[in-house]
Amino acid sequence: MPAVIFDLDGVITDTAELHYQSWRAIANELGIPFDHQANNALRGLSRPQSLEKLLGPRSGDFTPAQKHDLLARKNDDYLARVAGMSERDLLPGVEPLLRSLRDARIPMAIGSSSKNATFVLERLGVTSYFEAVVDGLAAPNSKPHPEVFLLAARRLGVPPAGCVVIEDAEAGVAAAKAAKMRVIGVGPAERVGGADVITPTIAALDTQTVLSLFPARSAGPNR
Ligand code: B16
Ligand code: MG
Repeated sequence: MPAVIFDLDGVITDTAELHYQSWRAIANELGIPFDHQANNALRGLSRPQSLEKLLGPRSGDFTPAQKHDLLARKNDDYLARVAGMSERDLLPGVEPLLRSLRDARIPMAIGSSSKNATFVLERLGVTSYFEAVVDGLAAPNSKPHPEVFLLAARRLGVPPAGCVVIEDAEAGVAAAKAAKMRVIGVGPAERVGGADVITPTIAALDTQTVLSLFPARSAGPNR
């Protein structure tokens, strides 16, 4: 039985914008220029990796304790924003896709770099669709490392070749490819050009396209 592994931030919901607001507050405080383009480069990366990218050449000016403080404040700000989320923050088309895959009895998992994935899913009210939630706590080697997706496949009991990943990040597409899975990239080709199929939005993606990426079942002797 094949399976679908969803990325969370940027696929199920637009937390990328909330991450942006929280990082921008830190960047403003430090006098570092930060715009949406810079934020897009952080998609799929862990919180510490994101901070390093944001600090760039100034990384060496900060002690580990100062970085720890910046990360904690960024996350406090982000969590306050997530607390205000609800089902209304599901991206258009997500719930119909989840429902239709569930009706087709396709097992589904979340594969996210975020350590806040469980909280975000609860706010969105979609936890029950997923048989496994693999987040940044369960898989410390964050994307582009394939660990998060390989662990999700193992928890679903499906081999990697039977999994289709839906991702919005360059690092996430690379992680899925490294896991030897098929990938649907959500967003512009400059960001997700490495995917097998690209869709501008989840709303524009139909269930048939997802199913078409599953490996064809070979006709065995008894069929
Ligand atoms: P947190 P995903 C990723 O989630 C986000 O894309 C990325 O921007 C964020 O830095 C990362 O999670 C860590 O999130 O600070 O909540 O632990 O896209 O892999 O679902
Ligand atoms: Mg993402």
